[in-house]
Amino acid sequence: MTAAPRRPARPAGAHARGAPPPEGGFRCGLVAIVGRPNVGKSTLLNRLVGQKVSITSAKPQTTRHRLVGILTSAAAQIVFVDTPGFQTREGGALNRALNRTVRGALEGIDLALFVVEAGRFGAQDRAVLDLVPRSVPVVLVVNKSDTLREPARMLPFLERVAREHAFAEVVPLSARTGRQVGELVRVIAGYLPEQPPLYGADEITDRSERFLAAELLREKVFRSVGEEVPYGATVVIDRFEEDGRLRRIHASIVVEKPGQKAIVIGEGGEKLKAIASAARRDMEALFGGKVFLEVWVRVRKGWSGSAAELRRLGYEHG
Ligand SMILES: Nc1nc2c(ncn2[C@@H]2O[C@H](COP(=O)(O)OP(=O)(O)OP(=O)(O)O)[C@@H](O)[C@H]2O)c(=O)[nH]1
Ligand SMILES: [Mg+2]
Repeated sequence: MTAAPRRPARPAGAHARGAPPPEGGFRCGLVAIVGRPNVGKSTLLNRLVGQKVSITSAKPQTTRHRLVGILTSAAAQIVFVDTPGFQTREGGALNRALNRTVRGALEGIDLALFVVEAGRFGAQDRAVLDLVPRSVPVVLVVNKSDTLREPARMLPFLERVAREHAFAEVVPLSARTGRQVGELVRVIAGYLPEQPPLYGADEITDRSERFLAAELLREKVFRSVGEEVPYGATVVIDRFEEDGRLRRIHASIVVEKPGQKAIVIGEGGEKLKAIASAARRDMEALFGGKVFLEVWVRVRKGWSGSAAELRRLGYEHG
């Protein structure tokens, strides 16, 4: 397995693995980010850790795997757990696997960030709230506050949603602009137990470069093709080699139908070329080195409807 990318070295004096805890005791805990699809959970995770470790797109169901993003300061380490958007409508094997991933990610957490969109709250949101174990404090995070045309509408909305649950805290913010995200971090610290850090101070995620490479490529597929392809697409890494600072990566975009393959490749291969170079640029930024990326498109009929195929393609709860 390839190693996970790390944060650039901190200045001398910063908290490091094995260093004695600062006064008052070091705090560390698991904080799950949950919500219905597309509310901005992954955008928030990236904003919180200051690096793009989780992929995002305007299409729902972008996140398919549990992934952690780590934020370490001198006093605390917050381990954020990103989760897929919870599905309430009936779906196939893939949807069921994603929902199992959400439930699994809620085990053993110290705090839940329940993310909703400013001005929108419905049955789909309520269903997610019901998944959080009773003993876990829940922070209501009202995201996309930048989209609210009349700020005066925020207060009545907060009051309405606050009736749904005894929330530990309520924080309106914008993951996109970063407004009030610092406030959320301050609020979280009080809910973490005193314990030593789970990860090294320079670690930003639990996922390997190999996993992240597949995700970045999948993100470009999600972002650059129409509605019908993304749900039928997944990515596998066929080869990942490190040669000094150069990474040679061979990847396959797996789709369900020949028609989808044609869309991903595009006329004269233009679409695939654009997808691959955008993915390569993101990989180079995250891994901090040059990447040679070769991408194929393969058809595997009905992969998303088969539990066995899902497991073979790397879905933990397939
Ligand atoms: N205007 C605005 N858009 C946002 C904000 N946060 C996220 N978005 C957008 O909302 C869309 C969904 O963002 P994601 O972070 O992928 O949402 P998610 O909840 O992780 O979605 P799934 O993984 O599919 O459940 C993207 O187009 C984001 O750019 C925000 O604060 N303001
Ligand atoms: Mg997501």
